[in-house]
Amino acid sequence: MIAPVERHALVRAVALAQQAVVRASPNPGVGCVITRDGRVVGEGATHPPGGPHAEVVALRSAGDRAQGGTAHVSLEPCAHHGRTPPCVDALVDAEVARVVIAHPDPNPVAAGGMARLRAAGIEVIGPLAATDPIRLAVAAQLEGFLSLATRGRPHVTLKLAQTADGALVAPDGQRWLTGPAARASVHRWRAARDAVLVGSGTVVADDPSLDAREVVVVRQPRPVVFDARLRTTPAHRVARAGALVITTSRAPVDRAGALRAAGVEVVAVGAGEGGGVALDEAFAALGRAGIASVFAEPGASLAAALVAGGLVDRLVLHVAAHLGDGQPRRAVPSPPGGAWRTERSGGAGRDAVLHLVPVPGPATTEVSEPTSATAANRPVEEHA
Ligand code: AOF
Ligand code: ZN
Repeated sequence: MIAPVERHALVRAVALAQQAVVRASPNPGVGCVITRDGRVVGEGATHPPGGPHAEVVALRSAGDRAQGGTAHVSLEPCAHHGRTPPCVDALVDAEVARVVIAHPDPNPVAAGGMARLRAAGIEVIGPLAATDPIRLAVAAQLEGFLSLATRGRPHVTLKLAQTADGALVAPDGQRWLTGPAARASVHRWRAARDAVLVGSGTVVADDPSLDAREVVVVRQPRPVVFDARLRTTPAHRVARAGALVITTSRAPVDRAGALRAAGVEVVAVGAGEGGGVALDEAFAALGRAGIASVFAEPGASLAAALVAGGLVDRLVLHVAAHLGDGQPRRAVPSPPGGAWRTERSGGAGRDAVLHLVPVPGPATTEVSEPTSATAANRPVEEHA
């Protein structure tokens, strides 16, 4: 049985982990809290790839006081020699008495930590039940890592903006449909993801930079362009070091060379229906490039293809507080064999923001209402 005081320490470990999610990616951002005799004696969170894992940071800060203590970890300690030695060995060497685990590690290479700890005579508590709110919080903060570990592809959040009557462009040709608050939330999303994805049509039409601005940035997301014919040139703003362009073998070889000279990584995959990049292959390539989470801001056709391909894990829909040209249309296609369920809704300045997740089966008519006045007033983007 897990004691309330241990749950409390796990909540603290999850909060520490939250600060490490972006810097640690594509590794999981993990938190560790070590207690002894009811007091916290050490804490830590995962460093960027190649650096120490959470347990090692916490053990260092605890020193001798870890002996006989309890380590609370948001993710099962690793049992493998990766870029760093196994955390289970560090816990055994430090002679902790107990380890409390919120979420198992699905990475088959690193898993097995619980068995190794038990074999060394350490009491292991956990992992928590799949529906436990603390474990669910870890699953949410590690959605990128878990997607990569279990599906070999990144977690995808798709952003769409439309007018209240379903038009994708503003009637008077203005650049922005939505107000400053909704646009600021886009930059928070970018800062929290490994990559920002658009199609070549958006690059050619808008020349976006796709970086995160006017927010605290741990590290900039990588720009990613799906570009079957290589229409992106070194003159475009996205064509910079760190950018990744996914193309097909149909693209002219000299264009790939020019982009590579500008520091862009160019990867060719097969062509899909309609001549675009094969989306499953493209996302597998992103996974191999260590991209665990994607914020997609494509135009209507790539957005529709992503949805139809079952590749969208979350839809962030900005609904601008004005009308389009008076011709309603359905801007948001349904996911294959299912429908969107509104997980959260709220306001960003004058606009509405919906967070939707794909669910199997027909559209639900019921939208869950906020349970309290506080929840109703909380802007949805606070949690982005
Ligand atoms: C832990 N604590 O803080 C993290 C873990 O290449 P490496 O050596 O950094 O290992 C990466 C793998 O280790 C990663 O895929 C995941 O399974 C686990 N991450 N484990 O005990 C941590 N970040
Ligand atoms: Zn580890």
